[in-house]
Amino acid sequence: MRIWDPSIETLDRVSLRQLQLTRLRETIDRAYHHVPCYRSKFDELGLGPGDFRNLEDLRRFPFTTKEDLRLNYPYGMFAVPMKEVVRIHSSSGTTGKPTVVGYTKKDLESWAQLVSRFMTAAGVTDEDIVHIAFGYGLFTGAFGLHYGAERIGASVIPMSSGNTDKQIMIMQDYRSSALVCTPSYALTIADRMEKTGIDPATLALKVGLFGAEPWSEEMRRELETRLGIVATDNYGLSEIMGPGVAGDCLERCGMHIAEDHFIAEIIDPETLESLPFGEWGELVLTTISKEALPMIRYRTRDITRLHPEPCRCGRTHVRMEKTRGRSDDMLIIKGVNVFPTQVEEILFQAEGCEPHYQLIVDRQDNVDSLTVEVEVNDQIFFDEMKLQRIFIQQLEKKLATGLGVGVRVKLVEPSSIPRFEGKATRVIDRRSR
Ligand code: DLL
Repeated sequence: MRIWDPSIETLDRVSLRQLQLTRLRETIDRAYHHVPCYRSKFDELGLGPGDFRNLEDLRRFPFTTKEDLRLNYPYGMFAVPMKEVVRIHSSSGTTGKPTVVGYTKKDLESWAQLVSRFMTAAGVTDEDIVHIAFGYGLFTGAFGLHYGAERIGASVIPMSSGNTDKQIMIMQDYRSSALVCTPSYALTIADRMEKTGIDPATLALKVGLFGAEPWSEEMRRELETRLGIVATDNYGLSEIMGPGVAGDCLERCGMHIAEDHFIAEIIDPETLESLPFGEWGELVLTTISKEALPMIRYRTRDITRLHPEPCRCGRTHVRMEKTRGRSDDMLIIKGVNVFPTQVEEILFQAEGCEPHYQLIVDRQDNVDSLTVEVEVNDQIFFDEMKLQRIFIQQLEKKLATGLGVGVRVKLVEPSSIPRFEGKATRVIDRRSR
């Protein structure tokens, strides 16, 4: 199994922490002296770069949130003059202004290296033909993976997203061996192949590099079986860098976080207290190499847990488990927390359900209710009413047991739920209508 940068990726943890400390000190210093927002937040707590002696001291520093980026829109959080910024991206915010992120030449170099790192961990080499089906543009996905794949020496097809039939034709003709996109788009591609009678075994695909949205282990199994590939997960967010923050190795027991560039913490999103390794909570990230946009204790809103135990692959960097999703996407139904990925896991295990679903949240008499709309195969959809009713009851029972709260199930016709080319929208909230 190849490792892109063995001296760093397998560095012993004592040396890694030492490296983190040195880089963190420089980052805090740069943030304090070049970003007014950080200076005033630190001053408010009476903290300065001098108060920083060890890694644990980071916990005394304030969090940064998307709101800070919005208040300083567009460039107010940059720590370098615009002349040094050579690339601008922005995050796919659904409400209000997007957040703007910038990179210096050195930041772009680190970004490419970090993407090469997780792509290598996923088994990509200079022999591969990497098919990038993320949309090119302000979104960090396509450009991030593009430069990392080129750095490895792979042949890159900058396909961009959409036009699924053409994607499949190019994959067939150009012999794409690695597919880069969201897991939901990979499913759309698999569906389309099935519908048009194309056998994935006739393609050269061997690995999928999927990310940019939450997806379950069941979805991973589905994609592996349907496309005949190894499906790997990679995680990142624009505010921190884009893709390249963490990625699966072939052991696939959690994504290794690039700890020489980012310090990861888990907090309780309610009390904001730090949580120990192994506990579920919100991931908080601090960048320790970024020049243009240093982020100190950025609240990602993503819910995961960290595993520090050594990995069989030899890498020493901590692993983050597949995220349950974003705390903003968490639904509270009759007081019980429900993540769309939990519903996905249960639906995908049920015989007869197709892997396409949507969650509809509504409010009646001040009580929130959840309806799970799921596509089922033709046989069930056109079955007798009585058999259909039994199917629904069984599925509702499974969901109630798995989620800890009763939800309604509505079966919908095959192909009636929208297919996605980028990030999937799983929840339709009708409460505010
Ligand atoms: O989605 C960066 C990215 C691009 C990562 C391509 C991986 C591959 P944003 O658009 O800023 O950046 O969205 C970041 O997407 O906070 C998570 O909620 C979610 N996300 C990203 N990767 C994963 C993943 C990119 N592997 C937000 N699993 C993050 C679960 C993910 N959620």
